[in-house]
Amino acid sequence: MLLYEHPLSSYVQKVKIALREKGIDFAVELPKALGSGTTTTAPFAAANPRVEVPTLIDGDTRIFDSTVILEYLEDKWPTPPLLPASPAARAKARMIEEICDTHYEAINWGLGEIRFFRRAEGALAETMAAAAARQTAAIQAWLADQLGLGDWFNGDAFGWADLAVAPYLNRSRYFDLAPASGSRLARWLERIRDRPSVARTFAEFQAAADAMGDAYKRLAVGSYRREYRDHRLEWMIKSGGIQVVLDGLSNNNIRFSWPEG
Ligand SMILES: N[C@@H](CCC(=O)N[C@@H](CS)C(=O)NCC(=O)O)C(=O)O
Repeated sequence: MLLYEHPLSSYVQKVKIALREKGIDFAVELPKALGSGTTTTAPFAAANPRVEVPTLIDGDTRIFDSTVILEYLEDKWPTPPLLPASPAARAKARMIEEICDTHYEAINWGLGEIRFFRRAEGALAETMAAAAARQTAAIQAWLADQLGLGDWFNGDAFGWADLAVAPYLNRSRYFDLAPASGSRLARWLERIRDRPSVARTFAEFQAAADAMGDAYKRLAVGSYRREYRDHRLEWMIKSGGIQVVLDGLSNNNIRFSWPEG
């Protein structure tokens, strides 16, 4: 089984935690020129018209989209289960995942555009970072309500809802937007970091994040056309970054989702 990945991607991290929780062997590969929209790495490019990671190759089966991959893993390797048992708890896990994959991811991604790629500097960067901090606090408050007094988002044990929150909250921590120390959310983050599946996935994330120091130089020489899609594009605009979008279009270093133009 082969997983096309990038260790920074929160979507990829969800899948790697699930594979490791289920004890499934897998190899990883970083598609060449990921982030340019022009990768020809086979069979990745043929398997996924969006040329996004994660993409999973399991024999003749090729699957894109982290949620669809998680469903596939749960269907093919039901033990140990990652979704809780009751329909209501399963729906709750999926709602938590939905919020994290859309609204939460867009904030983290936007911060990456500023910190890693230096799309905005000075006062504009500060305005956008402040918007991200307010939005992150709102989402973390919502997540704290979902966690309630329990130990796990998924119910009685670690599962789908936990692995769906993990990469996003950890990335907030990386960007100095961790939940207040001692809060239930902060203690949950400490708790999951003790799990081998999560610890290893987070270590891979950290190493990749540490290597992003010169990403803005690679952007300047045309290595990337970053994908400004759906919630990410909305985030840029609602957080004060409409000029970032216009500059990216005129410099041809952003693109929209497939099919383009
Ligand atoms: N809905 C997809 C989103 C995947 C996605 O956006 N992946 C990003 C990395 S975080 C990607 O591969 N982007 C390719 C690019 O920017 O060229 C999922 O859940 O897997």
